[in-house]
Amino acid sequence: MRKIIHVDMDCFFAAVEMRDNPALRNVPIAIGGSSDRRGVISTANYPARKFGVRSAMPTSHAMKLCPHLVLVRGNMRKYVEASERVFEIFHEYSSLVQPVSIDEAYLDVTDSDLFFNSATWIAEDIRKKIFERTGLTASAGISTNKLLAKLASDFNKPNGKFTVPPDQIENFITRIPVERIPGIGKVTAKRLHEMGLKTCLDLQQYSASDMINLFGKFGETLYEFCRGKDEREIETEYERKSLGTEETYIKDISDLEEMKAHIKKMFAEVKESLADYDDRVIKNLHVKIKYYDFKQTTIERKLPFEEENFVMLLEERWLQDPRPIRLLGVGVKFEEEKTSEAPAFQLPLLTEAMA
Ligand code: TTP
Ligand code: MG
Repeated sequence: MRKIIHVDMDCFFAAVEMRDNPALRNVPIAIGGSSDRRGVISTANYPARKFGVRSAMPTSHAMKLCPHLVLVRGNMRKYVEASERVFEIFHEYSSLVQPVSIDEAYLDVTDSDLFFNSATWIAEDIRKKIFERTGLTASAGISTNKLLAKLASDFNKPNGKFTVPPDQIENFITRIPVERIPGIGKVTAKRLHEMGLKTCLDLQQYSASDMINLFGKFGETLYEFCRGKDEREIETEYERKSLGTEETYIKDISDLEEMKAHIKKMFAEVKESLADYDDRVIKNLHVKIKYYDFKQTTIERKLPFEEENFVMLLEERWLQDPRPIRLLGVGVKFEEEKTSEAPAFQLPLLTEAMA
């Protein structure tokens, strides 16, 4: 069982401005370009949000919702500096840090020795340290995977934390509104609402194949997400740990020869993608099998990157448990090596006030 923390700074740009100018602390403020320059809101503090002011909203609209809104021109340099300090803190707690945006990251603390390995205490300490060093507040979500940690970090926002322990996952996820699930945008949410589906519990009545019929490839993810399942690993900013591909089949496959043909096709795809990673050393090859009942197994071994080795791994593992499968994946794991220091996230949409 993994231990994942999601940390997200509270009304980040606005919080930096409030920290630096006490006169802004108790009034509704927003960061953004002025309405006569067709500006857009970057973010708003919580008093302004009470009036409905939101990120990406035209400033002219925000001023209508909240006529006494104080508009602040942003200062990107200050936000980047605060962000760097916050990310330094994250790295003091784990080497597995995945930046999501300028103010948000996932940490994997499964192997941490701190606080008797309590992820909740670790998260609390991170929040404390962020406040001590930057004067800014953050919210944290703590659970067994990225999806649950992300949903949880919104629960006691601002300046709070929320833990979803393993025995509470079902209780937690069943109440989550569908539009909160990552990957469900406005269009899909509308479609789901029209079908009378409001919560993850409502989604759970559908079988995996129903989901795939309704939503295509995303249906597979949705089937897992609405049950609180998420196997996505933390991807650190420094390096790619693995490269691979996988396929889900509309009909389960029971024939080994057919599986081999798929493995060969996927091998060719991975080989092509590997061309971009010729500076990396392959550590292991792996093959993933998901059975019709969603039980999953992977086999990983140090072997030369050859088609027949993937076929052999498949054969070896599948023959141990030769039941119909719904998904196959092949890939490689790389040896550790820092390859790039480029930030893994895009800076958020900036208004022209800061550009
Ligand atoms: P968010 O974390 O999405 O928002 P937030 O930190 O302001 O508020 P919350 O308390 O809900 O987390 O984004 C982080 C910063 O990125 C935000 O302060 C400003 C910037 N941003 C934009 O410039 N444009 C946008 O559309 C969004 C969503 C964010
Ligand atoms: Mg934030």
